[in-house]
Amino acid sequence: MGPGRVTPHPSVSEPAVVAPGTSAPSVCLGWQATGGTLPIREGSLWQQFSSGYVEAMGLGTSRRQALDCQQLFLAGERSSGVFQIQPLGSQPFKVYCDMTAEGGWTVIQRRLDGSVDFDQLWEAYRNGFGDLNIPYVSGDFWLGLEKTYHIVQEGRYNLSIELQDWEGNSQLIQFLFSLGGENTAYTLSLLGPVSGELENALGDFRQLPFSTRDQDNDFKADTNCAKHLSGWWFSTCGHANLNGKYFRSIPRQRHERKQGIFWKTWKGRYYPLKSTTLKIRPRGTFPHISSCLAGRV
Ligand SMILES: [Ca+2]
Repeated sequence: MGPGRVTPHPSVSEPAVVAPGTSAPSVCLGWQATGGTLPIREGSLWQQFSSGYVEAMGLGTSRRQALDCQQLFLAGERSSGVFQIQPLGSQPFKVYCDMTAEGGWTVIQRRLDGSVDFDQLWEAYRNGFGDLNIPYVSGDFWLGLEKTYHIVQEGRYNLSIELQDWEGNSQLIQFLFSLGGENTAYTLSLLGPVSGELENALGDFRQLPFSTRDQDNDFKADTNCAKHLSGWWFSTCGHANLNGKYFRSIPRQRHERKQGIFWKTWKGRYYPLKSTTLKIRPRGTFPHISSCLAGRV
């Protein structure tokens, strides 16, 4: 069975924990040989994907791919950088992992220096664009809606939004979210209360489809916000746009500033922000286990 195929395992109903010194079944030896641990998250996921997970991780072949950056963190990785992951049902792809004290964040958007044009069409926003990693220098990028969608299918994820202005101030907003597939126009749904110091600027809506200049899914009937701004989860045009035009200094003209990166409830509609990061991490994790399936396979 190839990576990514999922077959529910009939005999596994809960996460298995292996006592120190317990010998693991032979199917697990490939995993043990890597010296790694097997991170497990939501219990329901374990039930659903246990067997497929093992296959996806390539046990017995010394080949394994993490499902996201949090799994790499749980497996002991502590350095931020570019890693290859493979969510279930997806081809492997590279992501930038922001390893923090609290865990491994998978970065889905980053604006640092204006090195990448974010005025892109639907296909580009679906597939991703930009520089995940110029060697030794990290640039601007959009991971891609389809890749993000595949990652967040595996559990309950927090979205963390970090903003910086030009005076050295930063702000943070976090909330539990889900992302629909392309058939929903990658609708972003807020699933819980918004935390952080920053008021929500997505508007009063709990669900927002994504729009680009060639796909108008916003809630403003007479116009396409993305045609004048960029691809984003627009409700009406004025709440937030973190994919806007990058300005290295604040333009004097209001109509220019309007096109910039903004978050209305922090610095206002006409303040182009200096940098932004969007990153995701599963909300809950089971303690990772130190061996394989302990007789359950
Ligand atoms: Ca519209």
